[in-house]
This record gives sequence, C-alpha cells and structure tokens, in this order.
Amino acid sequence: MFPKNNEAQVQKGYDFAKEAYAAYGVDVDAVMARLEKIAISMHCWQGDDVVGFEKVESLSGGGIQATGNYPGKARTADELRQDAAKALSLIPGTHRLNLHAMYGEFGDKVVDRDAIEPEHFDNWIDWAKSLGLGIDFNPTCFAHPKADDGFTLSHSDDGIRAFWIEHCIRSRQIGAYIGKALGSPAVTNIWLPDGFKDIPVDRHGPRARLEQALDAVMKEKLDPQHNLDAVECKLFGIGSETCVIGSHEFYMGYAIKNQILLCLDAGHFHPTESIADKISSVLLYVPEILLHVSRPVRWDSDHVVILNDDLRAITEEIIRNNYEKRVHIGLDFFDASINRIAAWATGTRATIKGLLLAMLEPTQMLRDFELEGNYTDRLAMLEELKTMPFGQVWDYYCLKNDVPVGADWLNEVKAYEKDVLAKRD
Ligand code: RNT
Ligand code: ZN
Repeated sequence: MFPKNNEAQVQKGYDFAKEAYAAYGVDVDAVMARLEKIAISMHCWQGDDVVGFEKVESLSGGGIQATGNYPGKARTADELRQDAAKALSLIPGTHRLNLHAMYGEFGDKVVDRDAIEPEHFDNWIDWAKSLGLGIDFNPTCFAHPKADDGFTLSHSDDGIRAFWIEHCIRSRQIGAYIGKALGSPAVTNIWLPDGFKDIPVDRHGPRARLEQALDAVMKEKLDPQHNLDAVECKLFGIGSETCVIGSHEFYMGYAIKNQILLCLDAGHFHPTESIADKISSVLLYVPEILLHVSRPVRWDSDHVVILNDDLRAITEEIIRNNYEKRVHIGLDFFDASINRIAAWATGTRATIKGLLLAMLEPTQMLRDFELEGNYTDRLAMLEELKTMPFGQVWDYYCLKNDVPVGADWLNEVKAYEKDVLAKRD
C-alpha cells in the first residue's frame, strides 16, 4: 500500500519550506489562501468515456476518441455523480463540474437534442448544491445522427442547421438556469466538429453559415451572473484533417466582435504551439477566457494532464499576471485505459500543483532581472526555483484541506475500485 501521511512530519516539512520561500520574499500562507479561491472545472466526461445518458444508441464521432476499456465505468448519472464525488474528495479545494448536454437525465424518454429542458439537469444541480460546487455547461454537437456527415451549426441543410441552433439555444438557457440556481455563472462552451476531411472548394460558405448560426444562438441576452458564453476552436480532428470551420481565427474574431469568452484547448493547435503564449494576447481583446487544459500527445489525444512544462507555462501565465478572475480553468481529457477516478484526481491535482508552483515564484524579482536585461540571473533563478521545497507546501495544502497527502489518495482509489467499481460489470 501507499504510505499514509504523518501529520507531524507534514507540519515539519511545511515549516521548513515556509522559511525557504520567505528568504525570497514569498509568503506561503498568503499563497495558500490565494490558491483556495481558484475553482477548477472538472469535466464529467472523463467518468464514462464521453458517452452520456441519452436513450439512443450511443454513437461515437466528432473526431474525438477515448481509447481503452478499463473496467468499472459509470453507466448512470448516479454512478457518475458517485465517482465524481469520490474524485473530488481526493482533490484539495472547492471546485466545479463541467457538464455536457448529453448527460441530462431523461428518464425512459427519448429526448432529442433540440428538446432538452432545464429540468433534465435538476439532479445535477441538487448534487452540486450538496457539495458546494459550481457547474459549467456544453451543448453536445457530436455523437448524433444529425452530425454524422461531420457538420452541425455550419451545415448546408437549413433543417439540420436549425436543429443544432435550437440545441445550442436551449443549452445556453440551461446554463443560465443552472448558474441562477447555484448562484455562480455557468460557462457554456460551444464546440463543434464541423470540417472537411479533404480539400474543400468553398471555405467561406460554411464559415459564413456558422457565424449566422452563432448569432441566432446568442441572440437572447442572458444575465452574465447566470451564464457566460464561450466558443472553442480547433486546428483539426479525425475526419476534419484539412479544414475545420471553427478555426482559431474564426472564433477569435467572433469572440472579440461579440465580447464573449474564447476557449483555448491545449490540444487544438499545432503540436509545438502553446496556449500559454496566447493568453496575454487574447485577454487584451476579450473580457475573459476559458481554458481546456489537456495533454496532447502527438495529436489532440486528450491524455490525462500531468505537471509538465506545458501545464506549468499555462499556470504561470495565469498567476504571474493575476488573471485568475478572467481565466476559467476547465479540464478536458478522457483516458479509458486507466482507473477513471485516478485519472480525474491525477489531472486535477496536477493542475492545482501547477497553480501552487506558480504562486510560490518570486515573480517580482524575476521581472526586475528581465527589465534590467539581466537574463543570466533570470535563467539561473528559474532553474534554482525548480528544486525549492514545493512538495512540502503541497502536502500541507492537502492536509489543511482534509484530503489525503502524497500517494495516500491511491489507497482510497484502490478501496473504491474493490468496493464499487468491480461490482459494476
Ligand atoms: C473536442 C473538444 C471538446 C470536447 C468536449 C467533450 O476536441 O476539445 O471540448 O473534448 O466537449
Ligand atoms: Zn476541449
């Protein structure tokens, strides 16, 4: 089994770390207070491999793909809630849940996407209330017969386009309903797979249709206290390798023009392109952004987020610039080859670690080096900071927030696997 925490030892480590950071002028207690205020939007779809609860035969599609068949995945909303609550109990802080329209509870009825109602999400709202969570929302514009040919809101068929417009209109209303009920705005994020596998002749037409469709979707003004709109671009997907209609330029223009949120997904750009570098630019032109923190491996593979340089660059940008009120941090990964609760916990804990590491940085000192043109000290210090006793602060943060310290959380995952997941198949 994995080692259990020893409170006295954690405290000792923390005292030591506190002094080490204080030498650089970093107040570790203030850092922890700041960290506690940041909510991560944990995505529900890691829990069931992006399947949902519609009464239609589940269809894959949309160019996204969960691979693996680890046993014990959630089959019902109750199971998914139970699993998500388990994961959240292993993650320090109070967070949010990111829901997709396909996770509505429709009873025995077949409710098509253009007929979803706020009530279909009441159980989620009650559950979120009981745990003090906020909820974010997404229309589901994929895995549906009307998306089978790869087009939704930009479809050339008026009827199909109208169907998806209705779905997105209802999704925004549901977002507002949820946000009102929970007293915290839901970020409703629109992503659609529309695009061409092979070289199109007309790139303008679908984009013009998408713009019009989005205008129809966004027509109803909703109270920003209840709902915030976001749009998510992509470079390519499986089956849309040559041209994605909702490209970066398309949505950046749309978000700026309409002053809504732009969603940047770490896996939706060229593999060497980092979303971290985009944040400071786009925040000059849009009020707020949404992030889909993901881990692309060679493509938009949606691997579980880990504390790598990409994640660190993202969290550093947020923290160094005090952007935490303007950047909504959502997660977007789905690995079906490992324990799904461990996947959630690993990715969410890693993201919080990234934020903590960034907060422990003596940024002003580094900025001063940079302004003086002293790149020697800037580089050398950035390297030295990597071996500061960050782990001791992280352990203490977990202890303080009543979640397992170190690898101890894996003991709980193992027990849950035995008691709950193993009984599902
Ligand atoms: C797909 C997008 C999108 C989805 C989720 C399920 O490439 O990243 O955000 O992953 O909506
Ligand atoms: Zn995404």
